[in-house]
Amino acid sequence: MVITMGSKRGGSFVSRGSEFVVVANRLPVDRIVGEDGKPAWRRSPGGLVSAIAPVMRSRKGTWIGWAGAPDEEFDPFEEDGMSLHPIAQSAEEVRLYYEGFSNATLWPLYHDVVAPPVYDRAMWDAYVRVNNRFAEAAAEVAAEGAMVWVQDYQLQLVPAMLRKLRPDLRIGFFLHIPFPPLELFWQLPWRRQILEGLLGADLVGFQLPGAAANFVRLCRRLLDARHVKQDVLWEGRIVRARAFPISVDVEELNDLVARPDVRERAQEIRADLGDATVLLGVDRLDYTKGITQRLQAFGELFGDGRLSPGQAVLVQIATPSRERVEQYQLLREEIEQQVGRINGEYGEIGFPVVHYMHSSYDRAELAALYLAADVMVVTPLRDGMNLVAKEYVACRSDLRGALVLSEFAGAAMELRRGAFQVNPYDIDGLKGTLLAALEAGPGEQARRMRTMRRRVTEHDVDRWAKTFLSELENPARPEPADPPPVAVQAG
Ligand code: ADQ
Repeated sequence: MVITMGSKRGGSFVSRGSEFVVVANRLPVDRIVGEDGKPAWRRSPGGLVSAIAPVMRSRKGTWIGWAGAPDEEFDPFEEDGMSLHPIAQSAEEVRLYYEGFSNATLWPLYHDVVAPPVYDRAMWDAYVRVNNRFAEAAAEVAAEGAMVWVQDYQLQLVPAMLRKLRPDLRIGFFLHIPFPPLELFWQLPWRRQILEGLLGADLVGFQLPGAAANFVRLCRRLLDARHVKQDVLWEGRIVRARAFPISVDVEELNDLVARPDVRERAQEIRADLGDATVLLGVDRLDYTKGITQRLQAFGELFGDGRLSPGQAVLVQIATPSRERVEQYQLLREEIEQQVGRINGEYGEIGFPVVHYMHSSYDRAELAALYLAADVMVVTPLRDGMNLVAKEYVACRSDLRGALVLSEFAGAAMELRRGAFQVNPYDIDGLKGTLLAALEAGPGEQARRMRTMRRRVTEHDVDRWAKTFLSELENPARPEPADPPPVAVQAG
């Protein structure tokens, strides 16, 4: 879907009366060059967009977000029944708010400090400024009593800022990444402001119940807030903290893997890799994803003589990500050196041990890769959910393949029984688990896959969005406190 861009901000398309507003760092469209050579927009792939698009259409929705181009301003425009409201950001703001506070402070802090977070006051100031801009835009477009759904860690101050401007709105917030325990969150110099920002919402959603519990505990310890179970009492309101594990668009993936061209492509990939058993990793190139641990374990299996070249091969796809943040540049160098070392040491002519691709693929190519893989390897050191694990399961209607899954991925809560679970810090354990997954026979694969598919197909992304929104729509009812324990008669 391609739409020609608006020229200059004139406000002509601003929809002031949206019953439903999504506020996210990015708009659900990417800027491309259209067939006529002119700049245009194309809808971004991804579950979040397809889950929310139907709600947007049925409720006259507006999506507020950054267009991805620094120092550029765009008019609001329409796409596919959605009103899109671009927010401008200067190059300096992108550096301080997005690359800085969002991705060099919050991202590592919320992922178990697997990299050291940067605490920088200029970054914080930019975070406040940009959050305020998003809040003002939402206040401008939302109809009286509208529902506003704020997404993710880049915008944690928006709920309180928006409530101040528009107390009539129902405000929901969903955090896509983990929410850290008190012992880590306490480091943040602006911890109180972030918590108060989130408490502006009526409903704060997390991936897992443990994250919601971390949030409630922090509200009590840091702000002295009273709570009944997961309902926090704040400024005369009830703020509900709940878990809503996100999922994938199962229907889209089912349609993709049923396409003859996708099946042919999967066979082609397999043929190109010879007779080797195929392991696959698909990640954004990020230090939370445990790519170096995965490579180390896989390489050592060849060093130990437990695998030989031509017998197994790892295809590692790493999507370029946050390339201007220093830690990401260093990680890329480290991974590329590691791949070179492993192939140099263990590969043979015609039989490399690792195929490494630093690029992005379309959904059909990804589906073909999932179909071609005997073992999917998902080994994050910490991950809010991890959609790749669920996408793999959703694609394997043939009940073949095995999933190696880190205990530190949110997805492990739902896929525990079918996956080969692993602690990615334990390299020997990881090696053993990779071998166990490689050796699983068709019967074991089918049994495990069936269990995982039941969960993923019943809990798809559509259900996730509907569950969140219906909880947000319903007025808060305090959770009943536990009944007093029943006295047991001695007897
Ligand atoms: P991410 O950290 O980006 O998401 P993930 O959940 O795995 O991680 O989602 C990645 C998405 O990008 C998947 O849909 C995947 O198919 C796609 N992708 C990965 N590599 C690709 C490539 N080379 N080409 C094209 N597409 C590629 C954050 C949190 C997660 C949480 C999600 C959703 O960090 O924990 O699951 O949000 O809430």
